[in-house]
Amino acid sequence: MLWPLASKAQQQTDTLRIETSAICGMCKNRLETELGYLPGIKSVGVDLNSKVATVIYKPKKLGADAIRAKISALGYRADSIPADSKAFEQLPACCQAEGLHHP
Ligand SMILES: [Cu+2]
Repeated sequence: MLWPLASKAQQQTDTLRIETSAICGMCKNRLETELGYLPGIKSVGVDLNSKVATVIYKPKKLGADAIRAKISALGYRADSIPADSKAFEQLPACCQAEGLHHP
């Protein structure tokens, strides 16, 4: 009876809530679209009021650190991980309003 257990484990998902520096609809679209390309991501939703990205993913395929690293590489802060400065500078001006160095 190992196979049913194994296949169930492969489909197991975790939910991760990451505080980001997303501020507008373009930020939201960018994060949701780009994170959605990562293998192992099931769904991404960014709430602009709380700036929290809720990511449902398969932990066997993708680690939480990799998700935060991707957010940083897109130019956004991910919890305590600062935005990649080069990616941040390439964002439209309106998306840079929070500043690179969040207090
Ligand atoms: Cu924006």
